[in-house]
Amino acid sequence: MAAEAKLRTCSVTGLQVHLPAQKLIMTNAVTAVVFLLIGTVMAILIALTRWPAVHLLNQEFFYRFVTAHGLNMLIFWIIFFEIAGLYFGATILLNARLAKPRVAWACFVLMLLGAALADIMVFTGNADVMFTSYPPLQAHPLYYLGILIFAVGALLACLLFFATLVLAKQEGKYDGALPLVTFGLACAAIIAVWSLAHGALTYVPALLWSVGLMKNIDPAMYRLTYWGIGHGAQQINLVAMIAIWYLLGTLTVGSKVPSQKLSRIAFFLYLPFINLGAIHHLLVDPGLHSPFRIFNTSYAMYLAVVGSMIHAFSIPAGVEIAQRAKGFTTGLFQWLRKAPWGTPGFSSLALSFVIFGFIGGTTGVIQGSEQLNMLAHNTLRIPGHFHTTVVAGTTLAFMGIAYYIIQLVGQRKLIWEKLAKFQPYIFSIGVVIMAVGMLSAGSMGVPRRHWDVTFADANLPVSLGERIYGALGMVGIGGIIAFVGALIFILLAVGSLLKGEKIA
Ligand SMILES: [Cu+2]
Repeated sequence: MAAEAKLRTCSVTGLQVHLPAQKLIMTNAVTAVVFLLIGTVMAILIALTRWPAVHLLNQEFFYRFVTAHGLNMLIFWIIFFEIAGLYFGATILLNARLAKPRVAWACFVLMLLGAALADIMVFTGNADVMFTSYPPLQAHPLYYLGILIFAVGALLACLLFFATLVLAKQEGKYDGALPLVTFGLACAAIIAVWSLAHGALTYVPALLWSVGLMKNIDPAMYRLTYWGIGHGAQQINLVAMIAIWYLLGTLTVGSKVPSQKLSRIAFFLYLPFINLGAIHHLLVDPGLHSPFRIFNTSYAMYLAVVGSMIHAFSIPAGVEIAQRAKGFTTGLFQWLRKAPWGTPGFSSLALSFVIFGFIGGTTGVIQGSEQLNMLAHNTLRIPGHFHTTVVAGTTLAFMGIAYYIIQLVGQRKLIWEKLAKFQPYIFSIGVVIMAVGMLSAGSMGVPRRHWDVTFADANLPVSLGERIYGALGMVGIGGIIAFVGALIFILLAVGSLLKGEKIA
C-alpha cells in the first residue's frame, strides 16, 4: 500500500513515523519559531520602553509593537506550534498516519497567509488597535480578514486532527481510550473549536463594520464574544501545555502517572468549566448582573481549578514513581535531587510547572475573582499574571518539547548542547524577575499597556510614587534576561535543524 511506503521507523523510540506528517510537523513548528522571533524582538523593545530609565520607543511605535507582540506571541507562535503538536499527538504518538496531508498543507498556507496579512497591516500602521481591537478602535479591513483567514486554517487543522484520530481508530492503532497525552491534546482541540467559533462571531462583524457594511458595533457585545476567543485561546494553551507536561515526563524520566483515569477526568473538567471563567474580563463592565458574574468566576471556575489541582499532583507523582523505580529511594526527595536537571526537556518541565503553578495559576485565580478583579483590572498585575502562564508556562513547555521534536522528528542532534542545558534556566529566571516586577508595579497602580507612567503630558499631575521605579526596573532587567533566553532557544532550534549532525 502506498501509505505504508511513506513510513520510517524511529531509531530511538521504535515508533512508526508517517513521513508526510513529519514534514508538516516540522514546517508548522519552524514557522512557529519564526513568529516567536518577531514577538521576541517586539518584547524587548516594549520592556525597554516600560523601564522608565530607558523609555526607548516613542508613543506611536510603542502601541504598534504592543499590538504586534500580542498577536505574534499569543496567536501565531503558539497556535502554529500547537498545530504541530496536534499532528504529533495524532500520528507519531499513535503510530498512525495523517488523514489528509494535502488538507494539512492547505491549512498551513491559509494560516501563513492570514498571519502575514495581519502582520503587514500592523507593521504598516494600519492596525494600531492593540491585541484586543476593542471598538471603537478600528483597523484596516485586511487586518480582520487576515485574522479570519488564519482562524479558518487553524479550525480546519483541528478538524483534520479529529479525522486523523478516527482513521487511526479504524486502522486499529488504539483500542479503548486514547493515550493520555493525545486525550489531553484532543481536549485542547475541542476548546480550540469553541474558541475559533467565537473568533468568527467577533471578527466577521468587525470586518463588516470596518468596510462600512455594518453601521455600528456594540462594544459590550464585542467584548463578550471577543473574550470567547481571547480567553479561550489561553485555555487551549493551558490544556496543550499540560498534555506536553505529561509527554515531557514520559520522554525525560519515563514517568508513570498514578491514575490515568483521574488525569483524564482532570482534563475533562476543563471542557465544561474553564471557558466560563472568560467572564472575568467583563467584571468591570456594566450590563451583567452579579449572580452571573459570581457564578462564572467563582463556582464554575473553581471546578476547572480542581482539574488543575489533580494535574498538579499527578505530574510530579508520575516523575516520582518512575524515579523511585530506578532506585532513587533514599529519604523523601532523592528522586527529585537525582532528576535529570541538565536535560533541557526536564528542566523546562520542572520550571514551567513550578512557575505556572505557584505564580501564574494562583495570580489568575486571585485576579479572576469578582472582588479582587476590581483592584487588579487594567493594571500591570494582569500582564504579570499572564507572562507566568503563557510565557514561563506554555512557551517554556513548548521549548522543552521542541528539543525532542528537533531530534526525534527533525532527526538532527542539538548544536551547543551545553548551552541548551542552561537555556530553560536563563529564560525562566528572566521571565520571573520581569513578571514579579509587573505584579508589584501593578499593585502600586501602574497601568498596563501604558507608554508613560510619569504622565508627563497630563493636565493634572499624577504620581504613583517613587517605588514603582524599582519594580519597573525589574521589568526591564528581567525582560533583557528573558530575551537572551528566548534568543538562545531560537538560535539553537534553527541552528540545529540547519547545521546539526544528522541522526540516521
Ligand atoms: Cu482570561
